[in-house]
Amino acid sequence: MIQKHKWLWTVLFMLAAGANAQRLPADKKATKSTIALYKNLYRLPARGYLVGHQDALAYGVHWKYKAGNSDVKAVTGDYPALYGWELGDLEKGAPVNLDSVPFAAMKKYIREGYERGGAITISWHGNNPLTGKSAWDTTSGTVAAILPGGSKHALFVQQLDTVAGFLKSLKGKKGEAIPLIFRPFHELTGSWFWWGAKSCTAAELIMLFRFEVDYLRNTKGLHNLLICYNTANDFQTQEQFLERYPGDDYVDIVSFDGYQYGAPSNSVAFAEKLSAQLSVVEAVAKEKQKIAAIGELGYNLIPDVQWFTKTVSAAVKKHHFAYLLYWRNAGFKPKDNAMEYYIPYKGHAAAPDFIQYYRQPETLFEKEAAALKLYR
Ligand code: BMA
Repeated sequence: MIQKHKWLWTVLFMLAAGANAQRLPADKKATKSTIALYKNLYRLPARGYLVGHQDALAYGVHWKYKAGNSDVKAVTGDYPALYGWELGDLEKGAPVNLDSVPFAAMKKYIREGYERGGAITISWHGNNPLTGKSAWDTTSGTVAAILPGGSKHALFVQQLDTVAGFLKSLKGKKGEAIPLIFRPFHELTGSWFWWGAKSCTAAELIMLFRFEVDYLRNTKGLHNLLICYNTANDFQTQEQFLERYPGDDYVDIVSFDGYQYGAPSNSVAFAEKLSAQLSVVEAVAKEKQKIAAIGELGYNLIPDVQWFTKTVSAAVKKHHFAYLLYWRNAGFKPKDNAMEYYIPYKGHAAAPDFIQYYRQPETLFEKEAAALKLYR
């Protein structure tokens, strides 16, 4: 078992409780624990950042659906502090999501991570409501078609009802709504989803974003959501980052996704870009009194064995953001005849480096997140 001696930091962090007390989520009716999560994430950068993993409890590179398992835990002895889950295909009424995770199991995993003190974030690669094809079907006109007055608006509302029903069913032991970081229309500056920048205008996307948040909040009465605005890593300036921003009343967290590709020799340039983009998002967060974060991060197969300490840590070290989420350890994907993973499994060449990364004072995994009592 790896020990981390960070208790002093935890005490200092808890003493700081109450600071920034005036900062509240955009939803004026947010539940007490959602407000607490917001405030805790807001002041978290003074202490460090939550390390998250997508689908962490459902499967890893060499296993599937084994109670208590997680690739992060197998390597570090600790769970991630943040769990990412994905709703794609829920809107069709499917029992499993687009990556085959059963929604019934997902519900249990979400509750499990929350009860241990971890944070939960949700994405939705919803299928194209206009064509019925996947989220990656970029047919233009889709967003216009699902806005009020559009030919597929009723269908989209039906889909939102299904999503809202699932989100509403996520409850803790005492029946309380589990606070969720919801990331609508993620990577919205990119060009690969039907809500992407080449498939709709900024005005259309902003209208859709507002419609969805208003609908979930006001019509469906969901007050356990922190809304995460999330771009791709294709911006250099605040203006570019904010081009499709729906407004301060609709957003709690500002974030972007960044992946490294190609050879390890790209690591230096990747770190520079990550750091520069964090500076932009941090400045936006500061100005708007929002929370900065990295919505998704990763280097598939981790071919650079010191990627976590030498690239990620070097890039994020001086920055102030609340969390980052490594993408899923899918393992072998028969459909693509390829491997996909972003966290080293036990025995992987990058595992020792990930342990070093785990030991850094600013990386917060679940034990430390639990000690910070994010929901109080
Ligand atoms: C992608 C890949 C896909 C997956 C999708 C949604 O980046 O991991 O295999 O289907 O995310 O989770």
